[in-house]
Amino acid sequence: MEPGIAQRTSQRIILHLDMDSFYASVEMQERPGLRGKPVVIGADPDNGKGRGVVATCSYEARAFGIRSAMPISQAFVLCPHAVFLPPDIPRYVKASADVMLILKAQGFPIQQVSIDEAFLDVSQMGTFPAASDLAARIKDTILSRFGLTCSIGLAPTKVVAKIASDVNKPDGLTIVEPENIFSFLAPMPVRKIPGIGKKAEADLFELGIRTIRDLTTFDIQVLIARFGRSAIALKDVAAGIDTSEVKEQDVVKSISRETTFTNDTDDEQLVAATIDKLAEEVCRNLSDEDLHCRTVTVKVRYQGFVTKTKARTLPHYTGDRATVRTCAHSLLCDIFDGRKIRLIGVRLSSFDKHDARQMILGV
Ligand code: TTP
Ligand code: CA
Repeated sequence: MEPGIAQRTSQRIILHLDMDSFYASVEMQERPGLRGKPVVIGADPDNGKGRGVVATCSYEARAFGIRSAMPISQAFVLCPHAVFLPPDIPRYVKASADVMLILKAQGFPIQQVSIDEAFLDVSQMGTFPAASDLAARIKDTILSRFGLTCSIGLAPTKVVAKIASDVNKPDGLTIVEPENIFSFLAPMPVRKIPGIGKKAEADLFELGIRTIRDLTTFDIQVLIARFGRSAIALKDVAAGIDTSEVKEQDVVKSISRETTFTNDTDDEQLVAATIDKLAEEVCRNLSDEDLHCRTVTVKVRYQGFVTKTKARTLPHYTGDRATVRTCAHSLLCDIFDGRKIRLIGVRLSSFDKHDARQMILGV
């Protein structure tokens, strides 16, 4: 259907770009001998005894079942002949900055949402075919300048654009025009909705909700009783309604550090000292970014991979190390049940640039 002029001018066109197997692609670009091979970026596999996790891996490695966040020992079992490399974060930060410069040079409002992904509001292109040409040009530029592929989604909303960028990876370009939103979303598993993790997915399954279509037809009152007011937003997203805008600042959403112990431990002193160290590191990063935070989260992974997290939102923004450390210790006490711990982590979120007002309020 040809949209009318009024529709065409009010129509938003959002572009979401996500780099393909980012860390692995940067490594493969810089070492051409790795092309076409299964490459895993993450902890040292130590001949199958390694204790950390996979950060990411090439699509060739994914064919063996390897995935981000999987124990490196499991990745080693799945594909012992893969090339295992430690992460070289400064290199990825540089590659990210290069890509973001290309995106900024397009002259549209831009919101970087992680090291390798960004939204652009390209409504000014006027039509989806014109926006699609722009997306193809962006992909070509990134490939020819840096030898890296990315996947792009184009849609009338941020959420649909993000889902679209993911469906034809790697090197995909997926366009969801307004009249196709529902047929695009309906058959998707609910897990495709950004923000729906394992836990929410399991809760929805319990209600018999598996696809986005199931969500759209489900009784809103029952959903609210179960999930609170966030159910309303969830129903909207399922129906393709999402008015959130591409916000230019808002780059850093959280700062986190985690450590896998060499041996699983229930040594309280070691765990406490490690929490101190992690709190110190995230606070240093917070101060480097000139930010204050309100939410502190502690993650504990026990032997057997059972993971618990607990968050606390402070009454005021703070950048104070002692406050963060005390909060992290108290959260750890709440979730530490005496079992042996494999990994612990600290995350700071809910940021605001600290100004004079917050500095006075800061605890
Ligand atoms: P993602 O965009 O989630 O993944 P990816 O770019 O590696 O692969 P895809 O093609 O599916 O988009 O994450 C971007 C980078 O962030 C990734 O290259 C490595 C890092 N990362 C981790 O370090 N740990 C993780 O658990 C995840 C998911 C990502
Ligand atoms: Ca990516």
